[in-house]
Amino acid sequence: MKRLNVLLLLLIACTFVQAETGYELWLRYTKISNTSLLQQYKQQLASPVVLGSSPTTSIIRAELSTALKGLMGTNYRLASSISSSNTLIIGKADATNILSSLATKDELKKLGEDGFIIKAKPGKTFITGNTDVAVLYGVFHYLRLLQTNQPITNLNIVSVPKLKLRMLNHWDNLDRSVERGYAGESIWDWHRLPGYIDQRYIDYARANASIGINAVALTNVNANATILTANYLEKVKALADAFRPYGIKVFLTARFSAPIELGKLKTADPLDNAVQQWWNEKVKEIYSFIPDFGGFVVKANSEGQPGPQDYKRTHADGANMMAKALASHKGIIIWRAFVYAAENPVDRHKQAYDDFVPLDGKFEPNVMVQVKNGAIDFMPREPFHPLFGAMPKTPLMMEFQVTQEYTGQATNWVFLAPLFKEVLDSDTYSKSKNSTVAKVIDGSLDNHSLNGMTGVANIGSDINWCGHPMAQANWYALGRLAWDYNLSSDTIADEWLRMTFSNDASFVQSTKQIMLNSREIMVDYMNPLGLHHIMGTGHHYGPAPWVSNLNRPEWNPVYYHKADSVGIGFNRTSTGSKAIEQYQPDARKQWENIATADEKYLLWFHHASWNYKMKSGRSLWNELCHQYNAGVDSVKWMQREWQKQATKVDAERFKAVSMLLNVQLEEAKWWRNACLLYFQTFSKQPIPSNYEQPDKTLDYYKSLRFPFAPGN
Ligand code: BDP
Repeated sequence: MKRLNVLLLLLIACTFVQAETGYELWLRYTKISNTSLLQQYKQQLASPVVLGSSPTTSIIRAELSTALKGLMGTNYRLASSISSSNTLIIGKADATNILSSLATKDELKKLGEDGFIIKAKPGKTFITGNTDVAVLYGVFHYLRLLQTNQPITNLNIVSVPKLKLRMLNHWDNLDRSVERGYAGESIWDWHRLPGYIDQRYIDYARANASIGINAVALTNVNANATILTANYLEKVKALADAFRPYGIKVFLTARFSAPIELGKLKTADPLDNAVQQWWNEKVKEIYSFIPDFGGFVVKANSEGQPGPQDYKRTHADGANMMAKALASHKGIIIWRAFVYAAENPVDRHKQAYDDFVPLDGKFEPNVMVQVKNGAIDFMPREPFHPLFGAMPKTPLMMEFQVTQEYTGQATNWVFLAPLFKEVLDSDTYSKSKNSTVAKVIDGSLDNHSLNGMTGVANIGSDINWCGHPMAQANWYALGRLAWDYNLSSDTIADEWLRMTFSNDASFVQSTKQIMLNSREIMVDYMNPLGLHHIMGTGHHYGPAPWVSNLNRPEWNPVYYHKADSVGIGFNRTSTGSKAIEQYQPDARKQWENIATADEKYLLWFHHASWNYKMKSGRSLWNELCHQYNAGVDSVKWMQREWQKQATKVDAERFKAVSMLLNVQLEEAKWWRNACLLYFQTFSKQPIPSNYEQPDKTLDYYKSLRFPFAPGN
């Protein structure tokens, strides 16, 4: 009996060891199963040495030891000093002659602070860069090659990030709730900071460094001034200290009215001397805690947030006042262009452009304007924001949403790299052909030295960090694309799957197909043909195209789809809101003429009649029915493909994803049924009988309420 108990305990222990929670992210370092490859790797890794002595080099040593132990299945002792027997030599270029001689002075200069070189010579491989953090990036790159079973002989890699600021914006509140968070509470345990440094902070920093992310804004853009008080700055300092050796700088969101709330001033007018003085002092205080503080991210005069317009000043007045306070400390202002006002009757699509374009050239040199990928709001699909290319004198920073507020939250498997790429590759035609959004944000088009990309984080306290096991791929994709926007979605998915799950070729092949198609599938069952912002009120969970009673016109889905007895869609052409005129003529061409318009954006720019003949030969109504159904059918396809992987992945994550795919299918049907039944009240046409018919009434869908939906 006793023996049986022991056996049972052992069994439980074993399963526990093998259980995969997803906590390790893409840094699992499981043993390489290809034995001949393992042998090859072992030879080349026989004697690694890491040169230098700094907190970052200690991190490199620790990461390398853990990784090699896991990947090779044996303990690795790193050499303590350089010798002729070393096979892998890692360190800053100025650490030793062999490293500095790998590249010319000019080549080293081009690496900047973050770029790295990995070079193989007979019997030896070298990893170097100008800073310890660059070397850390190089080591993570090298480990990725091992993790994804790539050849490591004859390496000759020079990698320099395309963007300097590769950032995450956390929309985390001080009470640990997360605006638009679907993965539990905020990971920042403010109450126990600064004394308690959760291991999660370290693992978060490791994960970020492994994909090149080097900046984080810790707090919600809907900011609370309390974060700027000394008590909280001590907590921020503790996080900044933990992140520093990983090359990560901390930013905070600044509430524009903080001088009133904290400073007891009567105004926050940016042209007021006392207000300027208050910010100068506050900034000085912050730098006394955090000498390399990054700066502020500011949401002003948007959705009820205070801002300079409250005092009849412009966004530039506001941004510049703060920028001047930060300049001598080398801090920057990231001023958000996500603005629209209820009092403004103009199409919401046009408002940010109208506000910001006249300010081009008026910002201080340490201001970046952060622009969402599209003019409305992180929709499943939207055309690129017309501000890209329209403010040549101002560095524009890209803001993507990694957390899936409008793209399936934590129940839908949606890989966002194709969405990010679609925007980055879009041609603004601002200078000439091939003036892509990517070239606007990397500063190459207009010679800006400040440049960057941020993603609204999808990270929370859930054991697997991101809620949906597959949502980690979106965090990964953001980092990889911020480093190099030329990477393909295919490459990113491939890497991530191999590291996060398995190198099994058939697993990677079919699961990658699910990932690469998932965004288009989500568009089909949520917002096909350019439909947008027809989500549920407040929480944005599920469909609610019928909502028309909210205070602000542009909060109502009916504002966006404009369905009526004639047809559906928002006419933004020259006969409508004219939003299309904010784009360059060559860019407009793809959308302007309804007969030739890219149908993916049809209802974004046109109000088309229900019987409008689509390229497929179907009427618009039938095409809508077709796309919604195709979306649902494709989720069934995702399920079938995933079921084939049962033996290829661990039971825990296999089951989690299977269950979530069931939920996703239900949600896809819900979207299809609710939207088609509602739009049918205008089209007055049947849903063709070859499609599955809705099993509930429109009233049923309208009656659904989700008072406790997360993220709201
Ligand atoms: C919207 C979100 C809201 C954010 C806002 C923003 O629904 O929670 O505060 O974006 O970006 O999409 O400021």
